[in-house]
Amino acid sequence: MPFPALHAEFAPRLRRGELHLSTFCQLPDPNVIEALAKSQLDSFIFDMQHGMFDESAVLAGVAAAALAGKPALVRLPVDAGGLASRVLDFGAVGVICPMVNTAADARRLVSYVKFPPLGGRSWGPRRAIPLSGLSGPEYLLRANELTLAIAMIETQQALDNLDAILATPGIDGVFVGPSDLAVSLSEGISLQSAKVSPALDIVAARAKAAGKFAGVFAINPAYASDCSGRGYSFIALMQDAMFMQQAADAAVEAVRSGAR
Ligand code: 3PY
Ligand code: MG
Repeated sequence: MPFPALHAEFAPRLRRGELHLSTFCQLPDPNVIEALAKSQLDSFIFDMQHGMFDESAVLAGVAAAALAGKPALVRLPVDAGGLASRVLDFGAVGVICPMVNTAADARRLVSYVKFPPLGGRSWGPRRAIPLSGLSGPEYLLRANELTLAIAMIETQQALDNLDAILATPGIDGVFVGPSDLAVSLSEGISLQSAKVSPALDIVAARAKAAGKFAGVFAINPAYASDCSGRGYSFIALMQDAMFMQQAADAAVEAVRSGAR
């Protein structure tokens, strides 16, 4: 499918709840993305929060993904403000915003991602227009529908405010960060907490009730399958460096075990 059609199909597919397998890219080299783009992954999330992606890497990464006909999203740093509009102008199809803890945080995210009347995104989609295959006027009319504002739920405070975050006009979906959620729910003691599992069910159920999609980071395929069974349709399956390391380990282990 040519890229413009994929761009136009990305958000509707997520809204329909189709299983979508993305991954976090933390290594800011377009060659890595070109290599990964040959896999069956549906899209890429360039990580400006914990990964090494800066604006130049996002610019190059969006092009590398588009070359393979795949859309790219960006996870923003905390409190990134106008950077959200900027990466959408670069051609990202959505942003994932960490630590959205209140309805006010959600409204701030929407203000940067959506054009009026939902938000206050400033006009200038330099590269988004050609990548979307739309004319400027068409892009203005359709951008709020085609570009996604995704709020990360990763604290007790976000769980407490979940319904208000989900009810915020312009928030398209939520995305659970299981590690930060465990840190918050264990009050800073652990990266894992028994409280995360029931919280995952609550987020999936409330998102469904609000008519929005639920996403999650999955540290491995088993976790992804489990979350898919709980109603998560947008899954960031592992990270680029994890794929490389695990494939290398599997290959080395296969040779060593054969030599034993
Ligand atoms: C988390 O688990 O906190 C995340 O942000 C996943 O990327
Ligand atoms: Mg996190």
